[in-house]
Amino acid sequence: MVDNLQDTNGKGDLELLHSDSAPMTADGLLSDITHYFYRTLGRRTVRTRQPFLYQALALAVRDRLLERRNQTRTAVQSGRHRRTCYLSLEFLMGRLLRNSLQSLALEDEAAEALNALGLALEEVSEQEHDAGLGNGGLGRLAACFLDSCATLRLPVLGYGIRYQYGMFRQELENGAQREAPDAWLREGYPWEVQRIELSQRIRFGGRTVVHTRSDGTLSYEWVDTAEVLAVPYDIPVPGFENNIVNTLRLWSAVAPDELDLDDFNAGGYAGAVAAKNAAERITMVLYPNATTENGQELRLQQQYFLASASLQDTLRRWREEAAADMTQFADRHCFQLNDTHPAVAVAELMRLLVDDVELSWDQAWDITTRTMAYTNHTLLPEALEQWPVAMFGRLLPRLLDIIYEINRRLLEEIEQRWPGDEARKQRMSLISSDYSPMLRMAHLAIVGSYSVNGVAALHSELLKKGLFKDFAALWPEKFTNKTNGVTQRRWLGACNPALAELLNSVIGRGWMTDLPQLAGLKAKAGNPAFQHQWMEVKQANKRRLAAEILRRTGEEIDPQALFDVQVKRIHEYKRQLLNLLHVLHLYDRLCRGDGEGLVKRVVIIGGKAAPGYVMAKHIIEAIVQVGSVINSDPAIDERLKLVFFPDYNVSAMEVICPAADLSAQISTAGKEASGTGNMKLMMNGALTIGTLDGANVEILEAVGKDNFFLFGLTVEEVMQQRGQYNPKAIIEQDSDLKRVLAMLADESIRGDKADAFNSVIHAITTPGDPWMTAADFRSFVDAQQAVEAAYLDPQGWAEKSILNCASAGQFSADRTIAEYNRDIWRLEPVTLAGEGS
Ligand code: 26Q
Repeated sequence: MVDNLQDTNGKGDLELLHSDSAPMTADGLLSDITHYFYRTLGRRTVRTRQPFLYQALALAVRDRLLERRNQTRTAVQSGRHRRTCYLSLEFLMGRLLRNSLQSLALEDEAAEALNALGLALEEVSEQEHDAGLGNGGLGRLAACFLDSCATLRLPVLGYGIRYQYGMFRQELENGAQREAPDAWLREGYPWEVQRIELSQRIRFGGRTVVHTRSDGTLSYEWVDTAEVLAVPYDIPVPGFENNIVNTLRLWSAVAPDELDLDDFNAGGYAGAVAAKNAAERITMVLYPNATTENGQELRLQQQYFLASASLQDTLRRWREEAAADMTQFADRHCFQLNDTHPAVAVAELMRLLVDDVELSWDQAWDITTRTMAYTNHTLLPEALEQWPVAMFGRLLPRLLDIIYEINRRLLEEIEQRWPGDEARKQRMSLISSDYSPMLRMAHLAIVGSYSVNGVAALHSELLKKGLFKDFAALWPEKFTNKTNGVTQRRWLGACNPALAELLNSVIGRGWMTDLPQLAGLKAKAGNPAFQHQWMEVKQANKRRLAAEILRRTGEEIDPQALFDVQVKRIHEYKRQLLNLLHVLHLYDRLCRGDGEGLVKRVVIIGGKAAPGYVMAKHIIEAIVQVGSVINSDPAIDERLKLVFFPDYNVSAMEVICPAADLSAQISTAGKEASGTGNMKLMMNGALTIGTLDGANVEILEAVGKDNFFLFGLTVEEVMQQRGQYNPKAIIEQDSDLKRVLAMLADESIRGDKADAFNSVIHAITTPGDPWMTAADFRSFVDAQQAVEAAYLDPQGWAEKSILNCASAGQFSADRTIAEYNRDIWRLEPVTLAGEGS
């Protein structure tokens, strides 16, 4: 057999030697686990709470994934499938063990195998460190999308960065956030496979040299560059029970091996080797989003590094599969840009096609604008990415040439359509000319893409009417909406097994791949026996969350209380402050003896503040401080608690969302592009208290106003008030709000946190507060009053809770991805060998 190996032709020669597939049984898993534990990992004794048994199991599961990934690749290649590359600076994958076992339908087998070793699967799963390569919504959306793409059998390849340090860990020190590094790779990461043979060279700096070819055309050479190697690591992405396994390919920066020792004469050999650090810095750390982080050169290096490595990898594969025939390339590829973060890919693809493949500009532009598609995730003008032209030109001179040429042609097109409209040209130009010229990445993304989408109906409308109005006038056909969704397999099936079980018993398990089937619950919503079962599950989940909160904070909370949850990044527009004002108002009522009939309530707030976002950090301090006052006040008899949940992340949400009664989605109207936490909470039976913002609008529509607590200004009202908003007058007229503001200034509440509380007071009272917190106070308090009334009727509440879950069908990422595929990607589902077509 081994002698014959050289004779086997073509690909997959070793697959012939390895034709027997890994067994999908408890016994088979157990023997692999022990093999990896004793042999590969070299460990002898099985102890609980050690990472090695988890790693052994992960390696055993990975074998089964890689086998299927190879089969998927073969099918994609032989089927000559069109592919989508999802380019994202963030993939917030969380833990993968449970998800992989679920996809392979191996959970029972794994539990049985571990039982034989005296361990519980739950305990072993807990050993896995979250892959936290993202900030929040945008990064987790990318992870949910990969899950849905594989489940829908679509050939989609995720491309991202393998940061050494992901999202920082949040610690509280004296009630304030402290960032600790997230060393997620420290113990090794069993899900990844390094593919060093697919490394790519990425260049920075230098200058452009123009040559004249013999036929008189010009060619461009990018010279005197510094080089960095991009080394890929592949993570398998399984579909749900369909044997499809796609790939997430993450790039890591490594200095090239060839060292020019002359360059480092000062330090000699050791110094030269040490200088490798400069290259490897590029993928060292994920940037925590903050406008203050905007414009950092290292961030631009990350963006270009991802774009260039991923595009070169795609062209390499195309050369292998289609020789050098570029005529079919655009028909067979799509690049989906997750916000503007990878938008430099537009210019990089032009560079590769013009300089390396030697296509004409028009041919290259045709390919680029037939393959690029852009998703926008924010309406906040200050969050739009811009790069100083000077910095961009220093780092990527050849790309700047190309962008100038794209811009020249854009301005020409505008001139054709609106002759003489200079103001419009200025507004639409890729380069702003305010004080120092800046490169507008959103404009580059729009011009270079055939599709531009927002992430909720309202958001997409506002893009067309506001931010991107001029572009929508020029190319109306480019703009569409793709309302976000989440994967129900993680956000219901895996994180809420008790509810999943109950659903299965009533409507079957079809909802796992067809979420609208949840509507089958509606018939049962009024059934008292079912309501009872439903609330029993909720109660058990609340006990689990209470235990987790006790473990993290030392605070004891009553699982009988109403769990009022707001978890998301800390940002002024999300208005954790409005929540805090309401908590203070309830506390005020309890203190002054006006708490008759008030529902016992635990308000849970969790989220990270960007390290440079001073106001967000003050908000955390204020929440923790108010919490410590309320939670330790014997006078209110534990009828109200405020808990700050530390280090909120994907795994935390998996414990939180099954336990929530109330989901707070209270952003200023027009500011939250979509929200996705709102969907996870709804799916798990939480009722929403929310503004008409982002996907809340669609949630309200789906569940009906009787099952949703609506409050606050509308987008139109927010816009009307702009420029004349005067919070002081509002406070003056509202005695409750006035008292709450007095409490914020009170020594007995602010303790030694004067700075934080002064910022909070200032934020709320400042004329022209862009978030209009005071304006929405009264209607928020009224809506919370309606929550109280509803909660006092346990059956009525149970019915609303069931109806929320039952109405969540459209918020599956499966629906979202089906829409991306129908309108943008147009991929054929993959059929594996032996499945028939
Ligand atoms: C920008 C410049 C420099 C460094 C970092 C960044 C940066 C990083 C991450 C800017 C923004 C982000 C993340 C944005 C984000 O998560 N947006 C959210 O996307 C969700 C998915 O579409 C929406 O549901 C949320 O409404 C939106 O806020």
